[in-house]
Amino acid sequence: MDFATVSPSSDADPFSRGFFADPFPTHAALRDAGPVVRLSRYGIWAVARYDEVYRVLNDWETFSSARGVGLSDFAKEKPWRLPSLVLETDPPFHDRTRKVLNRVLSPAAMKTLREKFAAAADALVDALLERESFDAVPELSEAFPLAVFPDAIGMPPGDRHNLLPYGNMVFNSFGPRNDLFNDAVRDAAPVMAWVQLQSQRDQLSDDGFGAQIHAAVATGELTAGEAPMVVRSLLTAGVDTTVSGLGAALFCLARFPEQFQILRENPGLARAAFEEAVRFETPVQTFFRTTTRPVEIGGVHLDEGEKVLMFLGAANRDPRKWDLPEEYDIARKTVGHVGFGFGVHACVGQLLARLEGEVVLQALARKVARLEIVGAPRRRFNNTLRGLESLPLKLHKVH
Ligand code: 4MI
Repeated sequence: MDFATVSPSSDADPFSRGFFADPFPTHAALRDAGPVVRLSRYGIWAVARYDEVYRVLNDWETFSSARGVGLSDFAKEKPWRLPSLVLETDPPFHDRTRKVLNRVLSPAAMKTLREKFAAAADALVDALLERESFDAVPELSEAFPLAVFPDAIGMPPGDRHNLLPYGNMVFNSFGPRNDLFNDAVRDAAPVMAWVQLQSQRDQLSDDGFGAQIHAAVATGELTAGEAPMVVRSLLTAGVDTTVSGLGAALFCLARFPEQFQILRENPGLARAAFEEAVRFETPVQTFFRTTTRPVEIGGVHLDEGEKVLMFLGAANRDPRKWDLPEEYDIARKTVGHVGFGFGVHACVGQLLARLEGEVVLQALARKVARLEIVGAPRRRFNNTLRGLESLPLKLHKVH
């Protein structure tokens, strides 16, 4: 029997506005279609079940990142930007840059930031409690990372808002060259130049993540040319992702008020509540790999040089893996979720993301009686990120 002729196929477009508005029925259809599915529109393979997503994430030798983690195959097309020295690489090259980032973003490094981050979260929530209502996307889920992350990097003051459109471009660039991508990159040049400038040693303070990355030149771990590129990775990956994660947590806690009450009774659950929001909404919805050899997935033959799309969000709600996956449950055992990826490329900033999530949710748990959605939430569409454009919110004070 020729497996290739019977492999499941789908004409779904997972980079369309209709899909982004409600991806869940398509996720279910793709999971149910089989362990691996041909996406006929793009001529690629896709995995949407937990087990297969997990397998692909954990086999970098077969499923390479070096040909790009977007739809574009760097072996066939010129990359849209200079490839990342960590995201878009394989071991052993990958491990050299990764080692530096592991150290810069280590548990010890997080300890030095916790107090500052918690104070910033308390101040922001106190200010928002004084407002009748506000849009929680710009005023909380964007404002908080922008208040703490550029300082942690050691960026100069001014223009820090550019990090948002820059991230929007890069995360759109992992998808097809559709309207979302074209609109995002229309005025890319000045923002790209700005990011490159911010990554230089002389722009960065002496005590931030940026300086610590540049210090790896003196130890011989990075070349002088590589250091700004590794700083660029932090500037790319560090803002839009946490914005989306915080927005996810706020939206979950507002939609599942009984879960917010459980959090209020035990603010120590803040970290778990954030983690469950990352599973539930999966801010980074998709990434690609490229096969380095012919390989079988669930009896289906894939050739060498094939793009494989991993639906992280579908894996995080796969009923084969999770009980009641559509429930936001802060007491759930979320271990194993793929919202931060897995394997050698697992999110290197995940401790920083969790710290941000934890301090914001702790502040809310201690100070707020109830989150009320006071207007229609709107989604923000992006080829990779799932997030919100607007979340009109009122914070009710504890009396
Ligand atoms: C998973 S998000 C992300 C990670 C790394 C980079 C960009 C986005 C990069 O440029 O290295």
